Amino acid sequence: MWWPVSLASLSSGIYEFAQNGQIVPINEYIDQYGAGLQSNKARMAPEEAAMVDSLLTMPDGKIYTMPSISSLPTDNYSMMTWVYKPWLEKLKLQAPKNLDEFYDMCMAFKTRDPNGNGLADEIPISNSKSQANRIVTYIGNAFQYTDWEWYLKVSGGKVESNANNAEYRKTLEYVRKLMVDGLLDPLMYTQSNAELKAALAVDKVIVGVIPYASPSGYLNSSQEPMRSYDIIDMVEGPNGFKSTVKRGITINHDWLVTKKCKLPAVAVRVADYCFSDEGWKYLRYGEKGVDWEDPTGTDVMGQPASIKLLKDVYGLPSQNKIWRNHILFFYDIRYLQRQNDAKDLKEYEAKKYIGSQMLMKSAPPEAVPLKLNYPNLEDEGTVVRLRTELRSYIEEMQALFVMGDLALNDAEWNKYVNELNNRGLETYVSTVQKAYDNTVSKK
Ligand SMILES: [Ca+2]
Repeated sequence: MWWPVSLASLSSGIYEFAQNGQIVPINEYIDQYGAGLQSNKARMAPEEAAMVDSLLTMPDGKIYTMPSISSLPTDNYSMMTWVYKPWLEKLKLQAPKNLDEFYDMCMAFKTRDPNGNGLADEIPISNSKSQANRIVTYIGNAFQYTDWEWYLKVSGGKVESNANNAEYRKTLEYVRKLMVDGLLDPLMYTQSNAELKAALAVDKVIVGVIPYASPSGYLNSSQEPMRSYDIIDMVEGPNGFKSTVKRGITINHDWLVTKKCKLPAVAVRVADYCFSDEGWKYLRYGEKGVDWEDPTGTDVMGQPASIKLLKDVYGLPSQNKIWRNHILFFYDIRYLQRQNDAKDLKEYEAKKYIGSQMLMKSAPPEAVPLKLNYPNLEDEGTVVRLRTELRSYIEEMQALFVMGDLALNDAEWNKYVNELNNRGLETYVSTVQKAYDNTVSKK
């Protein structure tokens, strides 16, 4: 039996199955049949390929899973903030370069009727509950490196919290002002993706700014108005500082073979087919000659294209042919290098590709990557537990401060910082530090 894993894919969880004998090692099958996996690893940077091996290898020296991997720049640099470009043009505004210009742009969206219906119905910035943290991340990066995965930054090799200091308090004050001045949608902290999608499904465009990498969940990416939203750059803070989120490569345990499997070698070959060039194109894009063909031109950046799509692979209804990321995947730059003969700069993935190249320039020299090489599985457990608990507390408090349910005064702020400490912030930071050192030293 071949089993797709969706247990948050922790190494400790996988190893428990292995120790109980419920899953079988697959090293020798990978060695013998893993040509697809190896060919992709060969295209990775050596330190990234080493991370794949190290993450997959369990304390007993064996491998039990096949991974899904993304080294896409659009996943790595994903603090993308979309602005409705026709409003900028109509109001004769440039994309903002600093916090003041960002504020002024939002105020112009609110007060100058950019959708032209005579009503003050514009919502300068909106989002749904699951991405409500992104406006804080976007603004925070004008004060210090700010992320939403770890709430940690690195300076000179030292890991620190970025959610307990003066910079974070200034970030919250700025975002609170956006809320007080009616520039931020108060529904942001309660509405679901579906509710936001419904709110946006009106004749007139009403939202100017969406701080989230993948608004295709709310707006059809192949149609207007999404075609006219553009990614803006990070903005500078009062001291000229500017940063952006850098997540690094993502590697997840994805498929494993249970002890009931009668043909483990065949199971591994099926998995490896997903990684092969042929398998990737077939499972991701469909049939050659019908859904796609070999490229003859360049992508939107003028680089040789990897594929020419004949069919829009987005927004497809449920079907059983193009599997997208429901199979093992190995996303890398190839995914973005689609032939774009018309140099269609409104094409969704083209915009994300170009946006990631722009954001990359603000990336910090050091950041805690999404995937860490833990020195042992106990540390992984500690970090995952504390990260979940602390992130949940930080974001709960974030909402209360931004909504004004808690005042941003010294008393409330100190209570918040003390509570972070009570909840294990110090252990969290020191355990991540160990894993970070272990990861960086293995590069
Ligand atoms: Ca209006």
